Amino acid sequence: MSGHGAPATRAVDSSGLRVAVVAASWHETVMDGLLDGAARACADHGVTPDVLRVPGSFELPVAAQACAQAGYDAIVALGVVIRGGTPHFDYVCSAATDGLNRVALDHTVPVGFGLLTCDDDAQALDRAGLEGSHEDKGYEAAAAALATAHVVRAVRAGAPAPVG
Ligand code: DLZ
Repeated sequence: MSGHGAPATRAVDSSGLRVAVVAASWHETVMDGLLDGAARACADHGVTPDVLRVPGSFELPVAAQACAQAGYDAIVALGVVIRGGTPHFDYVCSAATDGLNRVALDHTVPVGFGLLTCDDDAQALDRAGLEGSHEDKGYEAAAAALATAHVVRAVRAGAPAPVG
């Protein structure tokens, strides 16, 4: 899967939304890029997120769940998992992915998926929104969570969802 085909996004004022960023701590340089991208997206949407750090990507779902239970309107999950020589990669990736999806559906809260699952450091750096990167997955994940939060809010209010 590549970034080819990604939609153009339009920043909508989100100043009324409570937004949490939950971020793992492995692979510091890439994480710095993802966090910076998420912060830029939130700033473009007029919102300041609360940022919570967890040790690894395996811990992202429980932190996201705590945020959902605390009433956040949108959650952005950021992490980087690099494939190693054992099946550990697959367990961490699927636990994080399944767990985040479960939180989103159980709580009807958008969870932006900013979890990079890469074969090597070069792939991760290319998606981190750093100077020289081709993609900015932290920004994308935050923008997606905020756009979806507006859709959820509009549906709950019985109003047509905003277009675009
Ligand atoms: C153990 C581990 C390994 C090997 N690799 C990564 C990684 O690339 N990215 C990441 O976010 N976390 C990694 N972890 C840590 C696990 O996610 C988790 O924090 C530990 O297994 C403790 O529960």
